[in-house]
Amino acid sequence: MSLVKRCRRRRTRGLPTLLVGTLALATSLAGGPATAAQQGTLHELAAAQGRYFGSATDNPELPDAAYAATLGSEFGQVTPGNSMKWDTTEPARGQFDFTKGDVVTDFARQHGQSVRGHTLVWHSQLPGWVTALPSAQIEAAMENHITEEATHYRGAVTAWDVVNEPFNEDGTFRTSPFYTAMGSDYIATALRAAHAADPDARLYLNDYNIEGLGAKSDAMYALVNELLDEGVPLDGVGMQAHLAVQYGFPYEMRANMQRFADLGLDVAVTELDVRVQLPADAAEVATQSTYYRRVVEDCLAVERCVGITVWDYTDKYSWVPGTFPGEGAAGLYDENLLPKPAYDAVRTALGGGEEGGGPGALKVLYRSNDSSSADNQIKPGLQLVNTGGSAVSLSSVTVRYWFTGGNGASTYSSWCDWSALGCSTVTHRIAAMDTPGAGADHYLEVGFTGGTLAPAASTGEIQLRLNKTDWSNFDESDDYSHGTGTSYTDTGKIAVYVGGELVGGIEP
Ligand code: G2I
Repeated sequence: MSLVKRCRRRRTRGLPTLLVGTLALATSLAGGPATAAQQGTLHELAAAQGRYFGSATDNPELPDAAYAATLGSEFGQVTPGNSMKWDTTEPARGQFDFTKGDVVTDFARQHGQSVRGHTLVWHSQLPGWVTALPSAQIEAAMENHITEEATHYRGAVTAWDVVNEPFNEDGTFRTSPFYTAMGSDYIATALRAAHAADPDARLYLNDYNIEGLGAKSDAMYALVNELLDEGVPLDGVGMQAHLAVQYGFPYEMRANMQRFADLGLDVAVTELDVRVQLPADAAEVATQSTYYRRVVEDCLAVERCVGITVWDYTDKYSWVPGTFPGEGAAGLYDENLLPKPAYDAVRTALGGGEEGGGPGALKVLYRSNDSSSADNQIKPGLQLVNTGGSAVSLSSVTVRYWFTGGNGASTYSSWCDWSALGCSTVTHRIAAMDTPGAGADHYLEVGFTGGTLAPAASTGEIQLRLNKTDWSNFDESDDYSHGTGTSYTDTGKIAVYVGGELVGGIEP
């Protein structure tokens, strides 16, 4: 493609693109400047970088007041998860019902948020009458649907996923009533109809597994090149980003975003979530945070990446467990609407740091409950204190106490003798270190099955005990974490982790 052609494209649909990467665009996408309530929120931080930060939502969850409060304050953009789809908006031919979609646009207006319309043409969630229609009538039905819906939402929706998920994994076109009737031309036809109905909306093609370089994103790249060459109104490519820790991070996501941007297109991350296999362990939680952080970093590195939408922000209303049994915990907030380590990772990547110490600020107080450091048991007493300004979800927290096993058996038992929280909430195990350090070849790892720790709160005492299975003696005197103090103090030699990331204490 020649440079001349690229310049022409930019001029044709060029004006708004001059603002991309500036606060002005984020402000216009968000429907206005961030409100006072949004100071320091994810959207506020994103807006300072010329981006928006949004969430999917929909009618079933909006009556949940606590949910709606965070949705309305933390996020500057919303996408209805279902209520603008064809089966909801035109359940019978020519009979349009925008009631549910209007609930979402009303909420957005009240909270100064922009709305991404999702979606005009998709093979899924189609009403029966569309699939039953003779091929010869599909084009007219599609044009009418797009015209009615995009006209209804004119002014309320700033961007449309005009066509959703047009490709198979191998990059061939997905079969749908539209593809069967019109071949791949249905995509250009749909974009033209949407542009005619709402010339101000930013028009996107949206798909999953096109975040990284690969056959599917190559197919999208070839398609958008063709559409731009033909002068079809197209403004951007939406990358859904339904990620999973077990499948790895999308290959070269940043470079892939950049090649679309280089065509003069906007790029948006439209449906981000990162699912894990349940129950989530500390390593998965840490990887999940890393993936969220990398998506934010990649978007910020690409000037034409206009914003990020998560699908939806809390595990309480995530689509994942219903579709992938045994998987979940994919969101930024847990089922109790508390921010998870991934939330902190996103904040930090957006340049926000952890306010007031943030949810990751914890310290461990220790005393020895053992009168002898040469007998057959080690008895640490621990208390965990939240020194930050936000509540901490205890299921993401682990604590490590290091010791040496010495002679005798190398298998261990551990016990919770007493805990102010109840020992049933406390988990414990002994693990061998891959690389032993001074005074340490094993550690006792303590965790929690659930619960939250409010700012400034303590777990209260947790009395732990461990022994070798042959009950041979220890020599604790040189153990890394061992102390002889009888009152609780922060020795710094017991470490605490949130989501697998070290937040307090020093490792051996
Ligand atoms: O599947 C995740 C997303 C993938 N990209 C396109 C998105 O449109 C899609 O969203 C999901 C919604 O989040 C789900 O909520 O699309 C699903 C359907 O493909 C939605 O699930 C459906 C359930 O399957 C139905 O049983 C349910 O009646 O939601 C409907 C409304 O709650």
